[in-house]
Amino acid sequence: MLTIAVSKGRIFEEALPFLEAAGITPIDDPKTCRKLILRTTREDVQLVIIRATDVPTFVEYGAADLGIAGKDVLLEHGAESLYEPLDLGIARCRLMTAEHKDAPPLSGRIRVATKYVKIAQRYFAKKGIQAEIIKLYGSMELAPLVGLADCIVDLVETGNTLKANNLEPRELIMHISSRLVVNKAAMKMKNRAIVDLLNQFEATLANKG
Ligand code: PRT
Ligand code: MG
Repeated sequence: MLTIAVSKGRIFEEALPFLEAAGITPIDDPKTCRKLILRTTREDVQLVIIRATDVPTFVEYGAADLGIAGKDVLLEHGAESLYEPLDLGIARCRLMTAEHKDAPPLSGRIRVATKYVKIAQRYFAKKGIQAEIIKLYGSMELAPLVGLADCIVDLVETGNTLKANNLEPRELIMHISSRLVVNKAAMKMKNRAIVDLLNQFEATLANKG
């Protein structure tokens, strides 16, 4: 049995074509079904439906053999203990700094609100900017508006969320897409099945052009 960890929402939606091309269709619709373990049209493959940020943890401990997770989540988690064989090119966005549209250029010691504490620490340290990082779990956009932070680090896709809150994207930290990750022990123990799946995903990627 192969277990694949995926999150509901945008990653699942965009991962479906890859799964389906490999003959993997969930028997219940995860949008309406509350089951956390989904059997699929392939008897040897099941999906576990978890929070996006939990995917690396499940795969690291071998609770799932494979997973699909954003590069943002993988970097923040520290994914050295996982194989990351494939960039699926889905759920694309940019990790950026953003500030109030009228904010003066950043200077001196700054406060940064984000859920990406490690990535932000590394980014500002590299630039030689003294930054106090404030960990938030959501609604980062609010922080500059209420004086909690000078700047945020968050994902930007269309930019509409920032705009709606009078914020502006400033610096690009990195381009983000979702990756297939594999548990290292599973790669040895279930090599044939995993390599087959990888090949099928790669073929789908090639077909997409
Ligand atoms: O929602 P939950 O708390 O369960 O977890 P999550 O927010 O991590 O999951 P989900 O499904 O929302 O995001 C999963 C992954 O999708 C992320 O880890 C990214 O790799 C990827 N992704 C791609 C995005 C976006 N695009 C995105 N736009 N994740 C979040 N957003 C949010 C962003 O944080 C901001 O609030 O959308 C808003 C900005 O969008 P625009 O279009 O207004 O710029
Ligand atoms: Mg979300």
